[in-house]
Formats: sequence, C-alpha cells, structure tokens
Amino acid sequence: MLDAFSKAVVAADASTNPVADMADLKAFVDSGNRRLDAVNAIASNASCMVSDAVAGMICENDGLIKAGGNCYPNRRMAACLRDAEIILRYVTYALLAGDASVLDDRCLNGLKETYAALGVPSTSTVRAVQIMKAQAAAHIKDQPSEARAGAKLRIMGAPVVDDRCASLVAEASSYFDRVIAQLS
Ligand SMILES: CCC1=C(C)/C(=C/C2=NC(=C\c3[nH]c(/C=C4\NC(=O)[C@H](C)[C@H]4CC)c(C)c3CCC(=O)O)/C(CCC(=O)O)=C2C)NC1=O
Repeated sequence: MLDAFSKAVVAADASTNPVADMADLKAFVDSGNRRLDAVNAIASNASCMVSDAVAGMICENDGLIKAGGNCYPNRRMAACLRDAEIILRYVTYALLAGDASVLDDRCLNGLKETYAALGVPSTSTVRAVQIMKAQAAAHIKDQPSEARAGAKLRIMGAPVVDDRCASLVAEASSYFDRVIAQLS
C-alpha cells in the first residue's frame, strides 16, 4: 500500500534519483485540511449514501429483490449493502492517502472474478457505485441536494474553497471511476 509520500520515494528509488516532485508533495500537504474535510464529508454520511445508492439501484431494477435476483433473499441483500459499504470505505482510504493502491490491492483485486463466480451482476454494482460517486461529489462540495435528500439533508458546514473543492471532487471521482472500470 502506497500514499502520496511513499509513492514519490518509490518512484525516486526506481530511477536512483532524489525525490523530484516536491511541488506535488507540497500541494498534498497544503491541501491537507481540505482533504480531511472531504474524507469526513464522505465517512460521516456513509451509511446514508450506501442505503440510498443500493435502494436507487433496486428501484431501477426491482428484479434484484425477486426470487432469482441477486439481492434475494435477505442474506444476499445484506451482502450487497455490505459490499457497497466496503467499496465506499476503500474509496475514502484512497482519498485520504492520495493514492489508489489501497483500493486496488485490498478491494478491487479479484472482485470482478468473485462477482462472476457468485453471479453478482456487475452492471448493477456499477450503477450503485455511480450513485455513490454523485453523492460523494455533492458531500465534498457540501451541496447535497434538497430535492434528493429530503428530511435527511445534512450540511457539514466545513469551509469549502476553490471552485467548491473541484480538485478533491475530481480525485474522489477518479477512484469511483477506477471501481467502475475494474467491474466493467
Ligand atoms: C475487503 C474487500 C472485500 C470485498 C470487496 C468483498 C466482496 C465480496 N462480496 C461477496 C458476495 C456478495 N456480494 C453481493 C453484492 C451484490 N448483489 C447484487 O445484486 C448487487 C448488484 C450487489 C450489491 C451492490 C452479494 C448479493 C453477495 C452474496 C452472493 C451469494 O452468496 O450468492 C463475496 C463472497 C463472500 C461473501 O458472501 O461474503 C465477497 C468476497 N469481500 C471482501 O472482503
């Protein structure tokens, strides 16, 4: 598992050079508090995000909870909610570390094959991940939609700067895209 610092050291070592991209590391340190706010925005809303994403996935395809569907019976429904929670958790780890390797190595490695073996429909999982990607962007920007959240609307109130944290939204989105690419 790597993070922004260890990755720079590994890259420098591989080319037997001193660590070169100090500008990138400085930017990582400078944005540290914003990064922690972004991680907190996701982690603090995780159970709501997961249940909403899986419910949305099922609303769009209710065959999943009928006999023969992969969220039927309750044992599989529980496994599905757990998997969505696992994926979201590893995305937040990657965002915290500023590096995707923890997500790749400990969550995505072999997941597509596991799903194929168990008959878990990857297209449906991808749909739930797409919903979590949109939710995460809204929470990092601290602009959850009133229309979608209803009574559960929750504003974190952390300061949001620079185009509503566009770079952290883009980085988090890239980790969700990694999950989607791996399962597609
Ligand atoms: C740490 C990383 C890690 C991951 C990622 C992980 C995933 C994972 N998901 C599994 C099962 C499963 N995953 C799902 C998920 C779904 N079914 C659907 O229809 C939806 C599309 C989707 C939810 C979005 C289901 C239903 C099962 C159980 C399948 C079965 O037993 O038939 C299994 C098989 C073993 C088990 O049931 O616990 C693994 C290993 N386990 C891990 O340790």
